[in-house]
Amino acid sequence: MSNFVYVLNGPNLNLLGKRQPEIYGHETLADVERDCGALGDELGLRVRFLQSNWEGQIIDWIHEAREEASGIVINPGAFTHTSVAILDALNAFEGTVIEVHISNVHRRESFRHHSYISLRADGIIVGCGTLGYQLGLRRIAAMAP
Ligand code: DHK
Repeated sequence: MSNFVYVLNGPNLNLLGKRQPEIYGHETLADVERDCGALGDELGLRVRFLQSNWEGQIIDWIHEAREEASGIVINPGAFTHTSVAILDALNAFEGTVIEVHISNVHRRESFRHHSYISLRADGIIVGCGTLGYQLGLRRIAAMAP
């Protein structure tokens, strides 16, 4: 079993720390990447941390992960609520999938309450801030045989 984990981020998460900090906090995506890398070293996971504003790019990375990785931590941003295509890609991935949302989407607008990704996710971490990514990595490490 590979110790490779993909951490995938969807649209607008490149602006983390700058956009709506009252909702998403002050940490930048570079901070999150650094923390995931450090935790990966501790847990014996190789972390590939990626972000794109393009749906097709995220799908291509999930296809790549299919060949290489045992787990995916994914925050698909707004694609969570719209993308059957990302759901289909994740359905073709055999490892563990953890869905992460920085904010508590259930306390926000009703269109954020539905997630296509949750139909596939093995675990869902919502409203724990950027710590959610680390919780996702810990869960994947704990599930490794
Ligand atoms: C991030 C986004 O960009 C939103 O579109 C989602 C999610 C929530 C988050 O909380 O991380 O609705």
